[in-house]
Amino acid sequence: AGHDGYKGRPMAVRFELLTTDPTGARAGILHTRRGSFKTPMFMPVATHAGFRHLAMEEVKEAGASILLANTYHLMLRPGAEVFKRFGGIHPFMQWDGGVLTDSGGFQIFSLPEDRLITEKGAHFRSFYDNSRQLLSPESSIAMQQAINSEIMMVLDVCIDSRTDEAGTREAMERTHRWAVRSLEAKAARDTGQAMFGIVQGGVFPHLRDESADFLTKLPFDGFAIGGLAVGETKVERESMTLRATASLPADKPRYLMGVGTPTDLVEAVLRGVDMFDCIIPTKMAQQGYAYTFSGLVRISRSVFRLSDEPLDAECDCYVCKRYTRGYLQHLMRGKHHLGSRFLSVHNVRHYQKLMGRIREGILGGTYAQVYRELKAAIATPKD
Ligand code: PRF
Ligand code: ZN
Repeated sequence: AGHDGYKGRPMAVRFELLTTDPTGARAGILHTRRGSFKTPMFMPVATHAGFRHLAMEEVKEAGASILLANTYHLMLRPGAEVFKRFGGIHPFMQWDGGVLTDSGGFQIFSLPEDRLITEKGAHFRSFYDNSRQLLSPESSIAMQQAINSEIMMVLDVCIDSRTDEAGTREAMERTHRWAVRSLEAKAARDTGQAMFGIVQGGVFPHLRDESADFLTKLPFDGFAIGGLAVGETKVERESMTLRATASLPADKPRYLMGVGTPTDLVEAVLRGVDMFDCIIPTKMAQQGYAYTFSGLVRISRSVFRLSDEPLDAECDCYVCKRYTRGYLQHLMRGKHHLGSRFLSVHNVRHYQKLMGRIREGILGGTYAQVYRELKAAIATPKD
């Protein structure tokens, strides 16, 4: 890591920007203490320090080298004590790649009615044993330190994109005060982990500007764009993404949280985003959908019942090399877990290959063309 960090401290991550394509798309390398990751990158979501249907070996084989885990879920179960005992999430789940922890800001937003959010933090009851819990900027950082992720996220206030301007401003300003408290908590006990700030501001361009201006004055290692894919239109989402990246420094990574479909990724890269996470590839696998470079395949369609074609003839994952659409349909129709697992293996691999094609395009200076090709090929009715 470099030594140009805040007040002379070594930086926990270093972002090496390799190229900015004429379109504004960027390719780089994010150097962390557990490896260097090529950007634009996609992080599969291992919410509970694991995947429902995938072994860590399969995720690694698919080419994913950094995962996302959730502070909210892990603080409730198994709890900080377990992570301290095992020396962090890596030895615990047997993963030697990178881990980024989300702060819990997004989960607070979808908690049941009886939660209470104050300036101090979010008060709620555990889903498991009904015990009282507090998720504050300080407690989120303490938990992320116990998990020992490479990248921690500040606790933010994520709201529905359809909230009015006054409500959006209030949430944004609290997010800013919590960002300062998160940095103070980190400084009080510096573990060498990186920390990203989160730009909020809903669908209001001037609030997005204000949020980016506020946060970029603080010594964050990177910046996330939050509060999108939570109720706004696709046009609003894309315009807010661009609005935020336009105000972010070129030399720090930009991370669009919780996004998205292949089309969303291709669009966001065009707007200067470097990092993504989303449950879509694994969630859609559980629902019987496979992504390919010629569109989304719903494996349960009756036309595939007798198909002896591979799931995706262009794919190099072991599922596509061995199994037919007819067999995968049989597994999914029978609700056999193996079917979800096979589709998950494929979708996680597909997302990594998509990022590879995007990176190649950017590095070759031809992202405009790759963008058009991908968009035409992968467009789905849901876009
Ligand atoms: N904040 C946090 N995590 C998130 C989001 C956010 O706004 C989103 C919104 N798309 C996904 N995950 N902390
Ligand atoms: Zn495959």
